Amino acid sequence: MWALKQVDPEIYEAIKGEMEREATKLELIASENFVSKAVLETAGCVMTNKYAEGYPKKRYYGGCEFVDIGEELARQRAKALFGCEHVNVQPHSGSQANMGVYFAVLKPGDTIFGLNLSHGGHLTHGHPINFSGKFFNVIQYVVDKKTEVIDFDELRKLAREHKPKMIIAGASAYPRIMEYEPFREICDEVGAYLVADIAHIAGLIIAGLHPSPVPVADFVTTTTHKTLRGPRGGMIMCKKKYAKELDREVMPGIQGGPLMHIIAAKAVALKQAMEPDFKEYQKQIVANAKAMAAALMEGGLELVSGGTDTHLILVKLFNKNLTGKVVEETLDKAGITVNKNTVPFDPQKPFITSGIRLGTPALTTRGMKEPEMRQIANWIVEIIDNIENEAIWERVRGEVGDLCKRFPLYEGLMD
Ligand code: DSN
Repeated sequence: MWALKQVDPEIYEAIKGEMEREATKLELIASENFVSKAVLETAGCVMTNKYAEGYPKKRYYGGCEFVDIGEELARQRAKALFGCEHVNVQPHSGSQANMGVYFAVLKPGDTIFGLNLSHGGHLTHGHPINFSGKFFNVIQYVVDKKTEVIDFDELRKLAREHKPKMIIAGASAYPRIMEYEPFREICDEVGAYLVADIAHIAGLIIAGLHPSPVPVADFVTTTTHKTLRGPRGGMIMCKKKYAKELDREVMPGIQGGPLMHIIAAKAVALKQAMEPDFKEYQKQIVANAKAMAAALMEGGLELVSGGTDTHLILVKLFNKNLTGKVVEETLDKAGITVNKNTVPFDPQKPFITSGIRLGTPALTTRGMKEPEMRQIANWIVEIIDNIENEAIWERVRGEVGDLCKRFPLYEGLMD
């Protein structure tokens, strides 16, 4: 990074700081991961220079022969991995992937269903402050109060009553398997499109550890940077019959020039997801989450739905009389990075919350396994039980540093 250091030392230092933070703290944010060096190199390559509005071999610009290779490979690899009929790899983010789908088949004012944000849903599934809540008439479905898993009886009742045009099956804070068959049945009964947002679980689906919605959903949206471990971006899969209207909606409908360096990096990540060790990696992510969940519960913490089937754990803090905000801030002082998160039936606002969300993809990338997960869970319990005890945060911070040194990350990258 010699050029950057000369041109802009402030940004150079900020990047160095971020790299040190990633390497010396425990990254437990469920939606984050560490990309491979190959993905990182590709995301910083000269393809960032190229305009390529349109699609491979049908561009509005000359000179696209090399970026076409990147986009074509990304498309072929996504199709092979997910078994989908058509894919668009251009969305800049998961939010734009969802926007592309909604605008392709809905009209403003149409009724859509999404999982309530504090029950695990996502802003783009119909939250009033998001484009999805502003353009469409949204009904939010919920989880059952007792089991904290999706209440399909309630969903069916709501669907019969409101006749939605679309039901979104997806979540950003849902620790259990998402069953797609009941969604499909309900959609068929009321004539709704089924959209599955698999942003969090894409990697698990590729590895066969979570059911795939591809056979039953009309559209499947995802990000590429969570369990999939690619660059920050989005992707949409659909049945062939929607291909034309979907592609037209992504470009020129909602986006202009695609980010060709990121699309090439998506292709690299998808190639890595085809390797046999990707499946082992995904299995370890889930094993790690289960080990951490068990140790947290042994330590007296309550988990939404009583555990996890995936990479993600949601801790409820009601029995500790603490907010997610306080716990997030305190764990950070000990070198443990998590995010505060609302939990089902949460009386607190999203900036305070009554929960924290944890996930294992990033630490699994570093090579950590069940013993490390149990150790980290014990630290989390100890800190929560002694929230004002500075000596404990400081001791744990030292121990976290030692653990991180045993699992190095991006060594030599800034040399
Ligand atoms: N912000 C992402 C997450 O943390 O789950 C979803 O977009």
